[in-house]
Amino acid sequence: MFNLILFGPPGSGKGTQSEKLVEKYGLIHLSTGNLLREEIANKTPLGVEARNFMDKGQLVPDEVVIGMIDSCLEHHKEAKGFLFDGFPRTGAQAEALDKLLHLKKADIALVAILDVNEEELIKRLVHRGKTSGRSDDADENIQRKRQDIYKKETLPVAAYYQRSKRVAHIDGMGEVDQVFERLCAAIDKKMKALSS
Ligand code: B4P
Repeated sequence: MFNLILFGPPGSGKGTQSEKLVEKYGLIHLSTGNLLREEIANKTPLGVEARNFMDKGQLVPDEVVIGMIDSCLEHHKEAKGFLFDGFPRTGAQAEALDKLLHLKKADIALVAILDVNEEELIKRLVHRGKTSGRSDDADENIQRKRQDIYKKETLPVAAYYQRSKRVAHIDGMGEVDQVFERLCAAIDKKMKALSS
């Protein structure tokens, strides 16, 4: 199994790059953001709860997100690998993921962190907000708050993986295809190292 975490601040291009990566490497795409937005669209009780947090730019409670990932892993028992997009975002989520993968005798092979400067992030999110209809895109103050929450709650998760030397920093500035090439180079290098 090759399991990849795509990590980075809101607007760094995780969703954009994930679509291309799952196609190239045949991984199952698990985006907690997409899963939550599906629950909201279907007006499920989970979606109603999640919306309260997402509209304010806050993180959805850990137990909700971890439960969703657990059931997705169960649904894809034969997967050759997963791409975790936007998960884990807290220390508790990272520990839960380790436990869930341990049960499958699997591990995280690589944590790819997309580095993008804050002004570019806000610019992209403002632009996305013009067409996305996403309530968390609508307001620049909420976008800045999401960047602050990333620094406070999510960035420390990178240090958790840094200790086991599974982290690759990827320059996320530039054209989508350029960023994709950089990501593929890091993934191919890791795959080669694991197979030798
Ligand atoms: P997510 O759905 O994960 O999305 P995101 O962080 O906003 O954006 P992403 O990095 O995927 O950027 P994208 O490719 O769209 O999170 C949404 C919310 O869900 C969170 O705030 C939280 O409330 C909740 N949530 C999700 N997971 C959670 C968890 N694990 N725990 C708790 N809560 C959770 O790119 C952004 C824009 O830039 C797009 O318009 C794109 O077209 C453009 N773009 C991408 N690459 C570009 C490039 N190279 N150049 C120019 N533009 C580019």
